[in-house]
Amino acid sequence: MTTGNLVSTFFARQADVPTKPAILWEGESVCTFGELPERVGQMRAALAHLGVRRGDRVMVKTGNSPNFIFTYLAVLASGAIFVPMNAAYTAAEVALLVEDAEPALLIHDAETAVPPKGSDAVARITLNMDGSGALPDLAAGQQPDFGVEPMALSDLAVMLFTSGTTGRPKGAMLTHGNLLSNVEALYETWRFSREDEILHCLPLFHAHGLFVCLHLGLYSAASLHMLPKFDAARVIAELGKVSVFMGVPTFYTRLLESPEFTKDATSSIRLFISGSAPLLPSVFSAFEARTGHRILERYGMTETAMITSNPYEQVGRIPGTVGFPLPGVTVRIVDADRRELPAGEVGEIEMAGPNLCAGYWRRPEATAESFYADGFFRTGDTGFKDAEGRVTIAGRSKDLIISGGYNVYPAEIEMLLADVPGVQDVAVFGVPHPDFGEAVMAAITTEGTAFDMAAMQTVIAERLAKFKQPKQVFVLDAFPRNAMGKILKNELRGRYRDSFAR
Ligand code: MLC
Ligand code: AMP
Repeated sequence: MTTGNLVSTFFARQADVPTKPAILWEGESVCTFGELPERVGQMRAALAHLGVRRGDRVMVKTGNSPNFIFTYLAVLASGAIFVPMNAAYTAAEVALLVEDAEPALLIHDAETAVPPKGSDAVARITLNMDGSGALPDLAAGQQPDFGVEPMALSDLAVMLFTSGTTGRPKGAMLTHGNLLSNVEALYETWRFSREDEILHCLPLFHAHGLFVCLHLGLYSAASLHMLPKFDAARVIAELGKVSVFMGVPTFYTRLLESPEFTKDATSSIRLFISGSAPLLPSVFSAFEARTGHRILERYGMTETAMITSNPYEQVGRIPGTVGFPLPGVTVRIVDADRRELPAGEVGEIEMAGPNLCAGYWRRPEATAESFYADGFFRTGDTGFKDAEGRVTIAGRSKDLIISGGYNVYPAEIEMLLADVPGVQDVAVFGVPHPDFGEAVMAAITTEGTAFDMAAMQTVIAERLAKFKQPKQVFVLDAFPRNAMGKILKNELRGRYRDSFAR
């Protein structure tokens, strides 16, 4: 029986292609669609053995592997809530999220997940970066539990942490209905079918890899060709086997740097998709010149999954724009009083739709700040619509850096650095970077001449995942400030904007 559980929908749509490979890992078939329910069922039985019940949170901190996917589907099939984390997080970052989410089980890789402080009571089991570990070992010995817990569309499926402008992470609560509506909209807009073969090398712990790439494969019953991570040479070698590729702009910049990336290498592809960060028009043009393909750019957020997309027809894809609202989604551009602005005028982007999450976990104030009673959500992005309704993102009203597709909230790093002995004041800001789009930079003023930079670098290394660490730290005599004493980050961005210029 098909229920509101996303897993039931996936399995029902795969039922008549039992012999087709569901997941290929580094080129080898791992299981067919007919075998997938058994792999998920064994994992479900293992989770039940570990005490996971409907409504529990299950946190996962590990890298891409087929077992990541089986675990994900098994958590949903159990009626539990999947809470993934960036695999690069330090123990300190993990501890903060574990404290907030209070999971029934923490699944983590053995190499890096040293036991987080203050969460010793949390049950835990290993799933390593290479897919091995105590959890898959346990699953392998289980009789599969083929049951899929019936869920309402309004029941929670996934909680994804996003840091936010206060520097304190907030868990965006996504329901089965949010995720189902979004994958349906993308399936239709991007004309997916079971004939598709998808190359997947995005991290599975974020919205892009999980809700867009993985869900489209499972919903379309299209084979997923998985890689542990993006690697330009590996991607070029695999491209000839697939019809769809998607990634963050850094993937496209890196592909273009390779002389092996030719028109021939892309001849089997019907669709290249980019998102999570702005795709520079220069990259769009260089890509078209090299391959003849116009990359389809779309716009999304953790809280909303996908919001807008450029049209499927290649000629309709306009560089520098993110296209039209997806079916069922409404986008408004508003002024500071939330009055809708006419075409061409820049304002805050708001959205509403069945894809909008149910709010932030245990954060009523933060929820009230961004989720309006009329159903609209404040994205924190600014932009405008043209006369046809096509959306262009102009900037961000939130203080956010997007580096290689990962969000870095300056407030989080500023809070950490401000506590380092000898630091007087600190500002974290982004500057253009040829590979990551933006790079994280920090500037500080110090209280005395004997400031210990090495000690500060140790704090950074111990407490922050690599992608959040400032690529450079400047020690200033004084900050540029406005009349109110506020640090002028724009001036700092201007001063250091050519730091990585090629
Ligand atoms: C790695 N490093 C980064 C970084 N990734 N630094 C800044 N920004 C990043 N994104 C660090 C490494 O630790 C290393 O440090 C150095 O930079 C160079 O590493 P690399 O080997 O070049 O990096 P690599 O491992 O290849 O990773 C780069 C990447 C990865 C682009 C493949 O960052 C990636 O997969 N990004 C995708 C992010 C994503 O999926 N975002 C979607 C979010 S969902 P050192 O010191 O060791 O040299 C979302 C919603 C939506 O936003 O709309 O989709
Ligand atoms: P996250 O919180 O990781 O989900 O990131 C969401 C943010 O990424 C959005 O609010 C945008 O600022 C940004 N983003 C996503 N897609 C695009 C895009 N195509 N162009 C510009 N910014 C984007």
